[in-house]
Amino acid sequence: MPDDSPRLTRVTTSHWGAFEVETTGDRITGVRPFAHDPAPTAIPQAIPAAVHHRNRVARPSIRRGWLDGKGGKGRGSDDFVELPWDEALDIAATDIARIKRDHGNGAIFGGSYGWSSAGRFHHAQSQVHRFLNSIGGYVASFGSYSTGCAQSIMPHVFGVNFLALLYEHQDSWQTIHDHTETLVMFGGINPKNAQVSMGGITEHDTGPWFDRFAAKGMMRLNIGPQRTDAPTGCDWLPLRPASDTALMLALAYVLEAEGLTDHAFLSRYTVGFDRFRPYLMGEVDGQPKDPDWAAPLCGTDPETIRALARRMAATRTLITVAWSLQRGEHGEQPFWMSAVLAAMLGQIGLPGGGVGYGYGAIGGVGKSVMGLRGMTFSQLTNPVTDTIPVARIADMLRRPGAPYDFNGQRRTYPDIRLVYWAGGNPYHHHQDLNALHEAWQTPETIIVNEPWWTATAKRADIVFPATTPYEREDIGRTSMDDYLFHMPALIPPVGEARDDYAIFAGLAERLGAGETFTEGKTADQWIPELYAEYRALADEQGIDVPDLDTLRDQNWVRLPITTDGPNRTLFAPFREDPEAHPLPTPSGKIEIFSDTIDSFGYDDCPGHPAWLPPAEWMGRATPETPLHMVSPQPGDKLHSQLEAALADVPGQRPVALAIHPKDAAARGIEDGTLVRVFNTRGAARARAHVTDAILPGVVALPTGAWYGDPGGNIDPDGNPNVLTPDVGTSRLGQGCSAHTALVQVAPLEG
Ligand SMILES: Nc1nc2c(c(=O)[nH]1)N[C@H]1C(S)=C(S)[C@@H](COP(=O)(O)OP(=O)(O)OC[C@H]3O[C@@H](n4cnc5c(=O)[nH]c(N)nc54)[C@H](O)[C@@H]3O)O[C@H]1N2
Ligand SMILES: Nc1nc2c(c(=O)[nH]1)N[C@H]1C(S)=C(S)[C@@H](COP(=O)(O)OP(=O)(O)OC[C@H]3O[C@@H](n4cnc5c(=O)[nH]c(N)nc54)[C@H](O)[C@@H]3O)O[C@H]1N2
Ligand SMILES: [Mo]
Repeated sequence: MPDDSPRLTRVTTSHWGAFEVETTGDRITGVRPFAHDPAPTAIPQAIPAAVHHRNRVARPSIRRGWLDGKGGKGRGSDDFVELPWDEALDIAATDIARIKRDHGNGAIFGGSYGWSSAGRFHHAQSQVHRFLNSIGGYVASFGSYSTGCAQSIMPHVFGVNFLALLYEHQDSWQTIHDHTETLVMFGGINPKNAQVSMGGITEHDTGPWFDRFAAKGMMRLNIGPQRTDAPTGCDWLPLRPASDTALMLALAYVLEAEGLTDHAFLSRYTVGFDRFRPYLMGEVDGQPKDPDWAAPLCGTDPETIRALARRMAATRTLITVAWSLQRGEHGEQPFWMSAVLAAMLGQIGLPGGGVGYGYGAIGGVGKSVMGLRGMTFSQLTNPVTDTIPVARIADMLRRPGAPYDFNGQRRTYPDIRLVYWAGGNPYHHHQDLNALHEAWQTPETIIVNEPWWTATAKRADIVFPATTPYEREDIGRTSMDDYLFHMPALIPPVGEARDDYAIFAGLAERLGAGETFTEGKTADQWIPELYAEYRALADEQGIDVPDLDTLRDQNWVRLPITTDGPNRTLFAPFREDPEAHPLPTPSGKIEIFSDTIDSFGYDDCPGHPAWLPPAEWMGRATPETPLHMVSPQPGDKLHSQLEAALADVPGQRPVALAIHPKDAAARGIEDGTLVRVFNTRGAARARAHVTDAILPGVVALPTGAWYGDPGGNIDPDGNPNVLTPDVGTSRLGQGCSAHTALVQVAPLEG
């Protein structure tokens, strides 16, 4: 029967950018690219199926064992009882009140890490934090899985906040285009990852910029385990994962040994080279960090290293470092060492020279737009001051009261009784998931707001069904992009889903904090008010933003805030005049040796960058686990989002594992063979993708699959985090070590 419901096409935005959505009555029936995006992504294709998927949480649900007073046991295996909203909110509020009364707000963990969805008001993180603050606070988390380690180490080196450095100061694509002759990319620059940005990237331009770099004849060298980490046409220096610091040291050695170091730069703009040099030249440990030393560690040859060092010194060179390098044990070292190497080249502060971090990691890096914040919803203030480094969650749950080190501080893990998660999927993002599953049994109560029955929702006690951005009105805007969107409510809420705001308003009211949380307003009242504030702020900066009714009418506008031009160069003012524009480090200069870090006395992060091999890498391969597994971000999606629909696509699950033809042949594996990837921590199914674009001895299993049933002994869809170790990068950074894992691969029997 033909559907005669009205068809409408409107634009919305997401972390992967803008797209057109077609609705027919109450259903999303199609998606199409946004006309102004030069390189649209295919990620939205999964949205119609995902939004109406049978895996949506339909109604508030409470785990039967928890209702029966059996506590944490049974998380992940119990079934759920569906309840009416009022009843479920009453039960949740009563329990939150009990835990507050008996243990205080310091027993509530609301770190609740995760990307959730774009949209300024219905930002799940802001909502859950505001709610928990309105009822007296919570234990928060520091940093991100993305760059937690860099956020700790880099302020010691350059003084500035790492995220501000990335988004506001680094050389723009235009500057690189105009000046860089040699682009040395550790971990590549991958347009696959640049599909995504926090809050959205509208014009996907990373690929097009590389076309322009190629046309200019810029040397573009990808250094790492996978050729596909950089656009086609780039040169590739295959490198063993985790050996970057050894390569950087050897490059530095050649500069120093051949008189190519810029000592005038070092003395004017840096401190501590004199304390680093003896280590580099081998005066401390008898081992010069020369190319002959590094070559076997890196899996390359010494002559290549020498030639590269000479070229880097002879041309305008920009060293770029992917974030993946610091998501590994001792991830502090390649980040710090890249800064030291760039300093020795003396090009920091020159356009298109020096160092930069995370180009291509997300779409906004390299885009030059005027600093204009997005619309913000206050999270209020948190009376609880205790925080944990974000990736230490399982340790925290496992070891309440235990001491740990973090960036010079001795701290104690809190005793957490209640976990509230909104907008993230720890059973996707955390390492060593089988161990997390053990730790996850300890809190008394776990509450999750989620649109889908993710692995995390299935392991909660109380699950509140949340709307997706297509079911509510919002504003889309991020400070790294030059578009502004009205995100219309395209369809009514699916099932009985409610906005996070409405869920938290219902709880806050029951807990006597309704007025604090809502200030007497509904979401429909907040959005115009916050938008008006944002518009006034823009106006102060001389930027004309339409009023809300006009924006609703137009759906989107392009803001006149791009500042592309040969203008943005990292640390240009500091180079110009280091006395007038000192860096906010203790010395006012770039710290090659840091007295602060040295004073911490950490052997896993000493006073200057050093070669500290991780516990698991190719240099420590064993007969049982001979392969290094990297687990990059998935190209067809954002993390574990839309997985409900993607897992249904025939032939797409389990996830594809990139493996070199030599390693495949040695194991009787062919392209498409179902394999078991395993180590002592766990096992995952995968589908072999045999390719010579990966270094022999390395396999790549992207993230994104939901975690399966821990009762079975193999993760069915291929979640790499059943294999990764849950260790901090070091006592300094305590970031996650996702890319540090040795595994074995075998054809799957049966
Ligand atoms: N092995 C390995 N592991 C990794 C990484 C790696 O490189 N290797 N990378 C790490 C990194 S950098 C990151 S950032 C993390 C990402 O990990 P996460 O950010 O946890 O992953 P997402 O899948 O984006 O989780 C977002 C969740 O929010 C839900 N959601 C969406 N919109 C809403 C909403 O409006 N309200 C509510 N309540 N929920 C919503 C989605 O359905 C989804 O379940 O993974 C980390 N894990
Ligand atoms: N399509 C898509 N894009 C995304 C995301 C997504 O989920 N989907 N997630 C976004 C998020 S939250 C983040 S944080 C960024 C992450 O951005 P990145 O951290 O830059 O990305 P990854 O995909 O983890 O890793 C990039 C490559 O680094 C290489 N690599 C791993 N270890 C090493 C090493 O030790 N040395 C060298 N030289 N190379 C190594 C791997 O081959 C891998 O493919 O991506 C963002 N972009
Ligand atoms: Mo991330």
